[in-house]
This record gives sequence, C-alpha cells and structure tokens, in this order.
Amino acid sequence: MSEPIKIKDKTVLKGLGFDSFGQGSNSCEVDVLDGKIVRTRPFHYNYKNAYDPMEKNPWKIEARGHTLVAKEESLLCPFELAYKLRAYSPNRIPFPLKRVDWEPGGDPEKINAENRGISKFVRISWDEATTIIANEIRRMESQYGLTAILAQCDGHGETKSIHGPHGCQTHLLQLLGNYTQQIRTPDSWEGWVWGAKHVWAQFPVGQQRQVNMLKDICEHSEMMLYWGSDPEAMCWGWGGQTASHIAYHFDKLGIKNVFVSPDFNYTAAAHPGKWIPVLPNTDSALQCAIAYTWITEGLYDREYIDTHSIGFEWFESYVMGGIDDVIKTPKWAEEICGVPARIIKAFARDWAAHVTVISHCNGGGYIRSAYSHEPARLEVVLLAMQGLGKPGSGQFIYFQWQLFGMQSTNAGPRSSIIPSIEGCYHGIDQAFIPESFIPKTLIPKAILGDWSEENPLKWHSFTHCSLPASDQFDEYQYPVPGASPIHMIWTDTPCWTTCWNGGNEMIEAARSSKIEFILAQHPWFENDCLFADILLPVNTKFEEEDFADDLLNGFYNHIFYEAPAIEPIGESKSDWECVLEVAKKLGVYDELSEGLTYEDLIYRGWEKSRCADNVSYEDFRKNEYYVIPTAEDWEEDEPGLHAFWRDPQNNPLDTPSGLLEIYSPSLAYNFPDDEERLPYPRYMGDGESHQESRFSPRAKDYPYVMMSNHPRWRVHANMDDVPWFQEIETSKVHGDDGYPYEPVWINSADAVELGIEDGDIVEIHNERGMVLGGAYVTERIMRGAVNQDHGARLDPLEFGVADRGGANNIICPTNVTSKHCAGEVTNGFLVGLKKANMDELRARYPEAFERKFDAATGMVISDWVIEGDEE
Ligand SMILES: Nc1nc2c(c(=O)[nH]1)N[C@H]1C(S)=C(S)[C@@H](COP(=O)(O)OP(=O)(O)OC[C@H]3O[C@@H](n4cnc5c(=O)[nH]c(N)nc54)[C@H](O)[C@@H]3O)O[C@H]1N2
Ligand SMILES: Nc1nc2c(c(=O)[nH]1)N[C@H]1C(S)=C(S)[C@@H](COP(=O)(O)OP(=O)(O)OC[C@H]3O[C@@H](n4cnc5c(=O)[nH]c(N)nc54)[C@H](O)[C@@H]3O)O[C@H]1N2
Ligand SMILES: [Mo]
Repeated sequence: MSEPIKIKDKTVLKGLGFDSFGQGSNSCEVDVLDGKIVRTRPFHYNYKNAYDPMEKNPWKIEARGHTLVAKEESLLCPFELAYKLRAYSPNRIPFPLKRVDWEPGGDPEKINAENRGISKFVRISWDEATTIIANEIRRMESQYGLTAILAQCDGHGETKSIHGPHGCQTHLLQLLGNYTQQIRTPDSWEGWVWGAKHVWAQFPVGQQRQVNMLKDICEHSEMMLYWGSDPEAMCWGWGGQTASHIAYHFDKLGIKNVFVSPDFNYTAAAHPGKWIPVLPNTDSALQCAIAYTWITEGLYDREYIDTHSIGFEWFESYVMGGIDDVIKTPKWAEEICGVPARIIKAFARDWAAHVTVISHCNGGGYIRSAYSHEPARLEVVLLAMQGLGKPGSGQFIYFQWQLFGMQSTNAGPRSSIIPSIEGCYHGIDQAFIPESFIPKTLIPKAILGDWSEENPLKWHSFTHCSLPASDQFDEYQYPVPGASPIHMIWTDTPCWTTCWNGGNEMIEAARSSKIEFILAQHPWFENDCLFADILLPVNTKFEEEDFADDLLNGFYNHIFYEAPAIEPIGESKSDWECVLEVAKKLGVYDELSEGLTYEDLIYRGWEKSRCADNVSYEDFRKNEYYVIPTAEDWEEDEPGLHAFWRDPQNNPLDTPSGLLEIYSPSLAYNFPDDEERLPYPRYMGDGESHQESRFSPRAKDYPYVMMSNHPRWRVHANMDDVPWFQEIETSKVHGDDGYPYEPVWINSADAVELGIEDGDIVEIHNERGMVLGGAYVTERIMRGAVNQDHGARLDPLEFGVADRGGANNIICPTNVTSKHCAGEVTNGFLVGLKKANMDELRARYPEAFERKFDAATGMVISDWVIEGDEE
C-alpha cells in the first residue's frame, strides 16, 4: 500500500482580520508543510475536540419560522484564503534599506529631501540602521526637543498583541520623555461623530446602541434600507462572511430590501430588493424631501417628536421653506440627487408604512464627504419621525464589531466575557492623550505651514472618537507652547498618500527639507515607503508568536495562542522587535522590554485576559484556545433604543437635554457663526471649505462626482498585490501594456458620450492632479457618478501631479469636513474623466513607464533597490 500523501507538518491558529488595535477576528487554522504555508481553513470552535460543545452555551434566535444559530466554525472570506501570498509577496522588504542620497545630520544639502520618491535604496545592516536611527533621535532631542519627532502609527492592518502593528515606537518615545503623536481622527464615522453625536449622543462613535438589535430585527422589522451599505464587501475586512450569512437570513424572513447608493453594489447584486440610485453625497437632499413628504402627508409620529425631541420646529420650518424660501419638495431634491420625484414619494410612503431599519457598515461614502455631518444628522431625524426605538426600527450596524462578541453594545447575543489582550499589548494606546499631537487629517498642513507658538495651526477636538461630543468645543494647537515643530517622522503606517485626504499635499510635505529624517518600518515596499530615508523590514503574523483574541466577527469570543507558522522572511523582525533594536542603541532596552520573554508575555496575556478564572494556563497552552460561553441572560437586554422609546424621562439619552436634539443648543452656543454646521441639519451643497457639488462653478471642468468606495478585494492599502484577486474583473483591469490598472466604474451612457470603451485606460483628474485607471463600463453605476476604490498602490508618474497606480486619494480634497470639524473628505468630490492618451503619457513620463512591474502583482521593489541581493 502506498504511503498516504502528507498534507501538513503542523497546524497553527491565526487571526487574520485587518482591524489591528489588538481586536482580533477572522480566525483560522493554517497548515504548514516543509516550512511553507500551504492552506488556510476556518477555525472550528471545537478545535482538537478540546471542549464539550455545550460549554459554549450555543445561542439561537427563533423568529417567523426560521432559526439563526451560532455556527461551529468561523466564516472566512477570500482574504484569509489568499493571505499566504501576501506573506510570500515579491514586495516584502527583505533587509534594512537606506536611500542612496540621504545622510543623517539634518544638513539640507545632504538630506536631498526633494529626491524622496526618486532616488533608490541600498542595503544596510541592522546594526548600521539602528545606529543611525538612535543617533538621529538623540540629535532631534538636543537640537529641537523630542516633540520634533512625529509618531505616525494609527491605522488598520494585521492584528497583533505583543508585536502591535502600529504604535510600538510610542512606548519607546514615551520612555524617552516626549514626542508628537499623529491622532487617528474619527475616520470611518466622520458624519456620525461630527453630526449625529450632537443629536442623540450614542457613545462612542455616534451610531446607534446595538444591544440585541439582531433578535429585534428578526422578530419585528419589515423593511431593511441598505443605505450606503455593502455588507457583501465591507464586512470582509474583519468580519469574514458573517454579515453576509445574516443578510441571507433576513431575506429568508421576508424582510423587504431597498438599496440606496450610486452604484449597484455587491449586496444589491446578491440580494432581492429595489435599488434607488442617488448621486454621491447628495443624500441630504433626498432625506429632506422624504421629510417633506411625511410632513405634508401626515405620515410621521408627531406625538413621539413632541415627547422625545427638542427643536423639530427648526427643521420643519427649514423643510417647508420658512428659513431660506426654498421648499424641499421631491422635485427640488430630484435636481440635486438624481432620484426622480415620484420614486422619492413612493419611497417615503413605503418607509412610513413599514417597520424600517437602516443598515450600515459605517455609512458609505457620504459619511466621509464634505459636510458629512448633515446626512448623518438627517438620518437620525428621519428615524425619529418614525418613532425611533420602537420594536424593529432604528439603525443596524453591520459593522463587524457590533455583530457579535466584542462589546456590551453588540447586536448579537452577548458574550459572557469580553476578553482583553492588555497584558501583552504593545500597540497604540488610543486613550492616551499626549501633550503634543496633530490630527491625521492636518499633517500635511502642519508640515507645510509656517507655524510657531505665536502663530499656531488650530483646530477643535482631540479628534479621537472615544470622547463625548463636548470635546468638539475645545480648541487645540500645533505646536504646543514650548514645543518644536516636527523634523522627523517615524512611521509604521506608510499609506498616508493612498488613504487620506489630499495625498498630493502629503507628498509635497514628505519631500520638504523641513523633514530631516523619515523612518518607515513595514513588511512591504509600497506607498509612503517610497519617501523614506531608512526602511526597516517587518514580518507578517505568520512569522510571529503571539497571544490573541477574536472578538469582532466570530459566533463566540475566544482567546488563543498563535504559534509561528514559518521563519521570518529575509531579515525581517516584528514591529516591536524593530523598536527594541533601536532601544538597545539608546541604552533603554531593559526598561522597555521589562526583561520579559515572549513566554512571559503570553502568560501575562492569559493572566489579564479576563478568562483566567475559566481556563488554567496549562489547559490554554495545551488546547491553544479557549471559547467563551454566551451569557446565560443575553435575551434579557432590552434592544437598541427601546427603553428610550418606551419612557424617555426615565431612560434619557446622553445629550444635554436627555432628548433627541434636532436643534442643538450646544452647537448654537459654541459656534454661533458657523455657517457650515448649523445647530439643525439641512442639505448642504457648497460652502467656504468645499465646492464639490455639481452646482459649483468647478463642475464645468469637472462634471462627474467621484465615489471612492472601500475595496472589496483589498482592505484599504492591504492586499493590493495579490495575484489571485488581480485576475478578477472588478479588482484590476489589465492594460495593453500588461499593467494592472485600478478599475473605474463608468455608466455606459456616460462612456459612450466620452468615447470610452470597457478596458480603456482613463484619466480621472481635477486641479489637484490626475490618476489613471482601467474603465469598467457598466450599468451598475448611475450616470454622473464614477467610482474608483481607494487604497491602490501609489505609482507616481510625476510627484504631486499624476499617478499610474490609481491612488486617487492624491486628488481628494485637502480641506477637512467643515470649519470646526477636522474629519477626512475622501469621497463625493468633482472630477473630469477622459480616455488617456497612453503614447503621450509614455513620452512625457518615460522613466516612470520604464519602471519594472510584475503583470500578476503590479509595481515591484526590485526596481527600487540598487545594491544588495536577497540572501
Ligand atoms: N478615498 C477614500 N479614502 C479613504 C476612505 C474612503 O472611503 N475613500 N476611507 C477611510 C477610512 S474609513 C479608513 S479607516 C482609512 C484607512 O486608512 P489606514 O488605516 O491608514 O489604512 P490601512 O491600509 O489599513 O493601513 C495601514 C497600513 O499598515 C500597514 N500594515 C499592515 N499590517 C502591518 C504590520 O503588521 N506592521 C506595520 N508596520 N504595518 C502594517 C498596511 O500595509 C498599511 O500600509 O482610509 C480612509 N481613506
Ligand atoms: N473588504 C473590505 N472591507 C472593509 C474595508 C475595506 O477596505 N475592504 N474597510 C473597513 C473599514 S475601515 C470601514 S470604515 C468599513 C467601511 O464601510 P462603509 O462605510 O460601508 O464602506 P464604503 O465602501 O465607503 O461604502 C459602502 C457603500 O456605500 C455606497 N455609497 C458610496 N457613496 C455613497 C453616497 O454618497 N451615498 C449613498 N447613499 N451611498 C454611497 C456604495 O454602494 C458603497 O459600496 O469597511 C470595513 N471593511
Ligand atoms: Mo474605516
């Protein structure tokens, strides 16, 4: 008999979700054979048959003849299945690199800042790299003070504890005594935080409390509005396919679906229902017209408004033309949002006739567009007009961490323990408020401006969403008194240019000689790595040993041990190890490492996990995991805002009045002159900060409204070079030159008008620059709107001007949400569109077009390194 084929040497557990921040998800079992990762499989909650399945207290929701039950394994999405290709990517940074024409010391003649992104890199040793870094830190300290060092470390990415993907350097800098922190602004939830929070509070991010909403919807909802919502794509990032599974269950229950979005997105395509196309960031006009229909037809709950809210009369007067002489009729809205008046009326009536719930991941493009506080606030007002909080109504946040597991506020059955990784976590501490900080959205302006203590850059709010709305009334500044402007950037999140507002402005900032040293640590050579002076190679999760939790998307919470799957690739180290290497050169290694081994840290992880009373350390290490049972009493929690709906006096909201503040006295008091964010919500087209509507004079040259969705086949900047995805039509469009261009969704009729055919290479442009893309001509997007997903790799043709990779954030607006709101504006902006003349572009940018690329993965590191071979 022949030997059975050996399919693996070992299996290790890994959480491959991209949330980072130590909040794990997308758990899987990874098989390794001959030192290589061969496959990824779902994590089974009875892995190794270690526990009696009933110990988990399996939950189920029975309603309308159907039962939703906790599954026995995680529902993985394509990212996990393809993730090994990311570990073995040709773009892994193999060893420390130094830009050829940069020298430490800060002499403008020797740093050659203007060559950042142009000049190439040479291999150096770890010893040389860390010596240079330590010396530069000491130089900053003596020349300017430590606030001259900016720690850029706050994005998503691999989820790790000991080896925190972002923020390890802040532990060292805090130990040294000071630094300047880039603060993660309320990205993802801009509108909710800057707008809705003033109406209904809803801590922390301004989206509705979720407790037991899943059960409530299964039992009572009749209609689901997928409004700027695409769970068939968006939950993959750190929600696996769990939300998709639930959306199919809702269909089975007979809940009627309506999809409100400029594109016929993946959820609209997969589920039954009606698509209402709306032009990007014009939702506030549609919302006002719905309110008009309800007011004029008596289709709203007047009694609820009287007992549960203040200030409705302001909004009513605005809608009826009492304030600006414009009546917000469906006809008025049609001109703005592109939805025919008859559809608006029918939609409004249908909504009023059904118990309706609105589903979001985070809100869609309008929540990250100019004046995003308006549609967010309007949504709360519309929900209020239909009796917000009554059974089966309200907001349902599909967003992964609110489905199961994580918080006491999640929508699904509550876990008996919310685990923690605090015992061994070295990532960013988001609750820490440093003395000197800059909101992420203002970094380029902070670097490029001529700021001083006397003439500082000012903004409102600490800008992290975890604070109450009143934080938005406090003013802050850069530089803080006595502190230096920044002269060094230490980034472990080098994707600013493809992820944030005004990327071209950031490129200018990165190439400014005010910044004497840019240090980046990253697994892959991409995006802002092009502008670094020193690059440190970081390994992926597969190469690390860690303690982890899964509390975002699974059907249960669990803690687990992550054994290394493979040896580090090249000379890479973990983010934490990079920082420890620098600490050695600064003489603070012992203090920083606390003298603890990884085994010690894993023990401490278990000890502080909140699970130590339920599972011994020996059992935890033997079984490699522990699944936390569902709370016995989970069904007793009153869903969503029921209690407030039932009895607002005894169950007040966290607003100053305890009621829904449709008119916010606090906004009126603190910002009496703010024309861009009034105390009550309204349709907001153009203003001082932004002229991005089709009615602005700019629309003559740039007539299309650009949507920049989160990519289905990436998580922002992560996973752009995975060949398996690149073969998919909506992932990349391969040009005649073989280059994988980022798709641009164009309506068929617009394409005919523009002479563009499917597969053509097109230019998307405005006065901020131009990016290329590959035309995806389709009926799946409405006329007047275009979409190019965000996060494609930067591949500059000319700095601050043009890009081949499709990193469209370089042409996003540079200004923030509105005058007093430092949020990103990365969606809903005006662009022009035309077929690219590739011969002309090749002649204009010969060097850029000659750079090597790999047809299966895109741009490659090998062309940027001029010395040194991979070992
Ligand atoms: N146009 C447009 N822009 C947008 C949005 C939009 O809708 N449209 N949405 C915005 C939103 S909601 C968000 S949250 C932001 C996301 O912006 P970010 O959170 O900044 O984006 P990520 O790509 O997740 O970035 C993190 C970086 O960390 C890297 N990384 C991953 N793992 C590790 C690791 O272990 N170590 C190190 N050192 N690095 C690692 C990734 O490669 C990437 O470079 O984008 C925003 N930008
Ligand atoms: N695969 C994958 N999953 C992810 C991420 C990822 O990058 N990739 N990112 C994660 C993060 S950090 C976040 S914040 C969430 C984001 O979750 P969302 O905010 O939901 O994501 P978006 O892709 O911006 O928008 C969702 C849908 O809204 C619609 N839409 C866009 N603009 C408008 C508009 O102006 N009006 C209306 N009515 N609809 C509009 C589009 O159909 C789009 O597909 O996803 C998370 N999950
Ligand atoms: Mo986000």
